[in-house]
Amino acid sequence: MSETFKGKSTSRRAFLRGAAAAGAGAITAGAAHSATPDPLITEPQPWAQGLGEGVDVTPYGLPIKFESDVVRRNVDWLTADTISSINFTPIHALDGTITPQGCAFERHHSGAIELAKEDYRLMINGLVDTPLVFSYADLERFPRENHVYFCECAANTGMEWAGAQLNGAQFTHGMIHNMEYTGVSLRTILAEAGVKPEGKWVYVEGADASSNGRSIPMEKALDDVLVAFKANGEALRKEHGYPVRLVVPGWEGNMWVKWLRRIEVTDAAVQSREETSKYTDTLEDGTSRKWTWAMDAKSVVTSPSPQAPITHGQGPLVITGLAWSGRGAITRVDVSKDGGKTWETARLAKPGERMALTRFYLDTTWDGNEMLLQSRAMDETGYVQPTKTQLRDVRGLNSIYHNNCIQTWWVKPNGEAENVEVS
Ligand SMILES: Nc1nc2c(c(=O)[nH]1)N[C@H]1C(S)=C(S)[C@@H](COP(=O)(O)O)O[C@H]1N2
Ligand SMILES: [Mo]
Repeated sequence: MSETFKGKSTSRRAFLRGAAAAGAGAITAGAAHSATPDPLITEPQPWAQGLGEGVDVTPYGLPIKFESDVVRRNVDWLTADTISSINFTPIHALDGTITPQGCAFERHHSGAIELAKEDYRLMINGLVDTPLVFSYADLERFPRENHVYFCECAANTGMEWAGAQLNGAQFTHGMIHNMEYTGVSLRTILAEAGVKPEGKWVYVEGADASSNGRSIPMEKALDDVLVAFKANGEALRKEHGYPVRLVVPGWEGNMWVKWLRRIEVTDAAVQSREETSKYTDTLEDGTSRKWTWAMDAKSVVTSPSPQAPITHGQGPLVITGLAWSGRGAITRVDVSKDGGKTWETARLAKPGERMALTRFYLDTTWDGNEMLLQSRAMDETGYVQPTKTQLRDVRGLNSIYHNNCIQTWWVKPNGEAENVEVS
């Protein structure tokens, strides 16, 4: 049940600067507003000649059929089966920052379980004054908080270390979602049980077969961790931990225990098999770095991108993407059209919020020439997202986790985009 993915292939789209400069500028501008009569304007349309669907046809609404391709997708060869597996958020097709639960990526070690609220119990034990067990109804009686946070799997972008590999932002960067959580602060629950002075860690586990046990230092547990039961206003979906999950802002997804069953206060980190592998990244010199919990600042252009090509030809173009940092708020995002030679500062749709996705836009004009599109995030600590070369110099090629390097999309004169690397 480790999070190791099947073999990475070597670079297959290594792209050298300037190698494909020929043939640029082939696109002719299509007029945005045509003067020729348009039947959609001049003729009565079927949807205006009859009646639409009444209320109650769909008591719980789903996206209209025309959007049926905006779904989570799996990459078959990544994992051996779909039980201990992962799928990806269609970030190339979303806008704004909130991820609808229905298309938010899932990562399970032993499948998504069905646990009713009536059967739900949360136990808190270990180095506490009073071990306690809460029902779901008990949790609802504590003061609640609302916060928007991103959850990123440590393996997000993990297949891209050795070379440009998966052709789409959904697959390279889609192990992330961003929701508004409602829940009780873990601090409140720990205070109810009374943490003994020797209590330095909490060991948290889920009710599923894998249990996904993880240790979290007490400092974080008392800071901003949430015991959450709602996401985007409604109950958590089964696949996201119904009825209760842990929310560990800014830290890697594997600590966000779903179907939260037990919190044990301990004096040291519990070294489970999972933790030894999960909390470790192999470095260039063969040594490892351990306990890399916070997700470093990262960004990606979601459109245009391989799954979201430019279809309208040259002229006005909205370049957009997402930026985030596990260490605080995003303060600035720059966009390059020439593989990092020159940069323009993008517009943030809203000021960056701590440990939440930030949407950026570059409202520009496309001349129809090829672009090597990149985005580069900066956070409130002053950290700047590294290039792939900079990251490899430190971490080598054998890593899987915590790949936060700058992504490049090669946008061709026909508007199609491809995952490439610049050297
Ligand atoms: N109980 C339990 N919690 C879990 C897991 C799991 O398999 N079981 N997977 C973890 C991992 S590795 C990640 S990345 C996140 C993913 O959360 P999501 O499925 O809501 O996207 O849940 C974490 N919490
Ligand atoms: Mo994960």
